[in-house]
Amino acid sequence: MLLLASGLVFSHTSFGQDSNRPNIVFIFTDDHCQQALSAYDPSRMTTPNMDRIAEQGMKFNRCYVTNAICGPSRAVIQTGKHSHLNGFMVNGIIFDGNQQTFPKLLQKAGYQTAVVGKWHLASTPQGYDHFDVLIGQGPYYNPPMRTRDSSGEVVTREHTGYTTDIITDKTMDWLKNGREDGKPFMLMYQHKAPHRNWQPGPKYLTWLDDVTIPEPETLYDDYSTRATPAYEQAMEIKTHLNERDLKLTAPPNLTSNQLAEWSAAYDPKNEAYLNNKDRMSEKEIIQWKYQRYVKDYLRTVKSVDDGIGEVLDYLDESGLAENTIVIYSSDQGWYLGEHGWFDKRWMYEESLKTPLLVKWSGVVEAGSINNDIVSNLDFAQTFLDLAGVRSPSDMQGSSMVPIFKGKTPLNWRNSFYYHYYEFPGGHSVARHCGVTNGKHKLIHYYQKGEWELFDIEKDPSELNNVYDNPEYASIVKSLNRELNQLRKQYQVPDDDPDFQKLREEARAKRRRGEI
Ligand code: SGN
Ligand code: CA
Repeated sequence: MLLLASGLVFSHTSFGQDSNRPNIVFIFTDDHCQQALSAYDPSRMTTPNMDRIAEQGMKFNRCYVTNAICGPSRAVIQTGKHSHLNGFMVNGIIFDGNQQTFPKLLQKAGYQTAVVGKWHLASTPQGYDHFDVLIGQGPYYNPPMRTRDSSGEVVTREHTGYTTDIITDKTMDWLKNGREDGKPFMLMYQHKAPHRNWQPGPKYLTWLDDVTIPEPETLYDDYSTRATPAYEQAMEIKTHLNERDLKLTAPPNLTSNQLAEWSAAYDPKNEAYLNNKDRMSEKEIIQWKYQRYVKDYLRTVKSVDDGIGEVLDYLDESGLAENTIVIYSSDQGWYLGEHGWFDKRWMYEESLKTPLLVKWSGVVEAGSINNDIVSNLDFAQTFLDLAGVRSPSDMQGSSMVPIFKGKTPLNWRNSFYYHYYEFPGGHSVARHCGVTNGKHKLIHYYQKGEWELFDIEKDPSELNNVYDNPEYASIVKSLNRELNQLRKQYQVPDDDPDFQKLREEARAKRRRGEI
């Protein structure tokens, strides 16, 4: 064992010397689902640069998030703890940045740390030598961003251009000019895209105009057999997309040049639709909205993929790729029309699963595929393990490094705990917790006293709730036991906090200029 002056212990099984410790480039997007990443599903678009990571590394088919919503997912990554312990259970509150986080531990262990792009945790990033982040959600064009100036003061800087490109430029600039020689680094390169409302960049405003994107089988789902929450949500393509989402109105914050390009692309398409609309059936209108929505979403992904290509090229050309692990993931999955929806939040497969691709030259086998249940809960401990830092005992995930090396530990999890809290909230998805082992899934809408059980192997689209089917009684029983056991293991309290109050407090802090 090697004891550093900072008091951190390096485990003898890992990297003892700085020169051996790998750099980490963590590429992260917002709301990017496996269905729009060609290494997982080539039916809608190609993402050649994300695919490069899969081809040179490992693709995880079962990376589950613990709480499928933005800020909470990010807080889980920062802390390696479930939402109820890190305190950031719903969007709209303030992350307690004073708590233990993995970047702070990496910094102490001698890593240089940086985060560029979307942050969405409200409080000023702690544990980073460099940050340059969007404010809240941030816009698709012309984003103000917060950083520290040379005197250490936090300042807001204005930018003109497409946010995805700006985040890539800043990432490249930090890689080329921001790093300190002789120190390993951990860089978080985090896009806003493809978050709602899916504004394409100038380069892709008309891309896909001439193609028809296939519809998912469940686009016209009527929710029969499901518990009441599926009927009560507000995230249907048919009903809940507004004029901005559908690009029937241009974004309000474009420069005159940006607006001219935007209008040249959308006005003719919109005119054709509006002239026809009265003659279209309800189904044809859903189909039009679906095409408009999905194409815009894919267009925003395309710019992300281009940016990733630039970063990967630079890592290759500079020689950094040799000792840099590159990870691609998103804060959760997303509905690209499945169940008739956009958005996320549910424990259903499309939002529970997030993409995870990992390349690490000489360690991760190129083109390998993994089906273990891994999670955003594991990221913090994985990063620490890569740096040779032993995980604090209060973190709740596990290092994925053995899996990267092709050796899944015998005691790796085979069931997974999920918990979504944001109700009342955007899109009206009921609070629920649940457990899945990848074969079956039990969901408890605990405020309503309703349950769902899905046989994922037989019914991967989760159309048949079999909770009341006597053939599944023993599975319900054993999953229920597992759910209780996991709640105990993770120290989940019986009652939820008063989110209304926490949000009020956050609003008051904002008003007082304290964040
Ligand atoms: C915004 C979006 C919602 C989205 C939430 C949370 N509305 O409120 O559609 O679910 O963010 O997203 S919008 O009209 O403002 O785009 S998250 O990624 O931050 O969790
Ligand atoms: Ca998100």
